[in-house]
Amino acid sequence: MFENNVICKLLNIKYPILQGGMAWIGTAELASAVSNAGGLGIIGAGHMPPDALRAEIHKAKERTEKPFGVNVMLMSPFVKEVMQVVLEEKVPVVTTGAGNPGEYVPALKEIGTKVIPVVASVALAKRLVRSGADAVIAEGTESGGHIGEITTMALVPQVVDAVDVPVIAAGGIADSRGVAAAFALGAHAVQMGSRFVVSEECIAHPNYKELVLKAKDRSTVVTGRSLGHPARVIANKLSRRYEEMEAAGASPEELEKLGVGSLHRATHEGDVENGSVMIGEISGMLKDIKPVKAIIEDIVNGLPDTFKSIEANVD
Ligand code: TUI
Repeated sequence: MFENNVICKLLNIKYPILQGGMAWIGTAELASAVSNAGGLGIIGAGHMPPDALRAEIHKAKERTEKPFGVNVMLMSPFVKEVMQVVLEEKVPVVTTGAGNPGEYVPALKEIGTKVIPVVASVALAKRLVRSGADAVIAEGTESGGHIGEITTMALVPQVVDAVDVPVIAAGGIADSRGVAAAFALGAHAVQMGSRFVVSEECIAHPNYKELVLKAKDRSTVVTGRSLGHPARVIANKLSRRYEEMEAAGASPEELEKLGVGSLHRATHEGDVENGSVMIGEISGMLKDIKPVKAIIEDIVNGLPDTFKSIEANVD
C-alpha cells in the first residue's frame, strides 16, 4: 500500500498522513509518535520563541529516527528567528500557516528541506508553487484554529487542477471515509489535526479533550472575522463574550486583547470556558482517546472496506 504515493516518496514516510501543526499541543511528544507510527509528525511552532522551538526539535530527534516537520505560524512575532532555527537544525519538512512564506522558500530549499505551505485559496497555491513549494496543503474552513473561507470539498479539487505539485487535503478529515474522499478529490495525502488532539500522546489538558469528545456537529463557531483573523473554536463563555463585543463595535485592540493567552489557558490550564478551544467541525465525530499508532492503523486498515462501499454504489 502507498508504494507509489507521491507524498510518501517525497517525504520518505510510510502512510500519506500528516499531523496538523498545532500551537501549544503539537509538541515533540505528539510529533514523534505520529512519525514513529508511519505518518509525518509536525511540531507546531505557534508563537514559540526560537530557543523553545530548538529544544522541542532536539526532543523530537531523540524520540524518532523518522522524518518530522515544523509548522511555522507566519503571524508569530518570532517568525524570522524561528525560520533560522529550522534552517540550522536542518528540519526535513516545513509547513507554514496563516500567511505567505514566499520569502523563506529559497533558503529552505537550498538545504533540501521540503517546503509545504498551507493555503486556503487557489491564488496563493499558484503563487507559492511558482516560488518553489514542493507540495501544498489545501485546508478547508472545516478546520480548527485559524481558517480560510472555502470548504475542503470545494477547495481541494480547484487547487489540484491549478497546480502541478502534490496536494494534501486538510479540514474535516478524521477517518478512512475522509481519507478516501480526499483521494477522490485528487489529493495525494491528508493532514489531520483534531483527530490527533484526542490521542493519548497529545498533552492537551484533560478538560480540553473532554470538551472535544462531547462536541456535536454544530458545537464550533468562527470568531475574529471582523479582524480578518477568523478562528474556529468550540462555543463557550469566551466566544460568546467575543461575539457580544464584536457586535457592540469593539475596537480591534480590545478584541485582540481578549484573544491574548486564550489558547494556552484552554490547552494547559484546562479553563475551557474562558480559554480558546480550537478544534475542527469533525470534532462531533470524535468519541475516543486512542494511541496515535491505533488512530493511524485504524484509518489505513479501514480503507479497503471504504473503497468497497464506494464501489457498491457504482456497480
Ligand atoms: O495556521 C493555521 N491554523 C492555526 S495557526 C494557530 S495559532 C494562533 N493562535 C492564536 C491566534 C491565532 C492563531 C491556530 N490555528 N492553519 C493554516 C492556515 N493558513 N489556515 C488558513 C491559512 C491561510 C490563510 C490566508 C494562509 C494564507 C492566507 O493568505 C495569506 C496571504 O498573504 O495571502
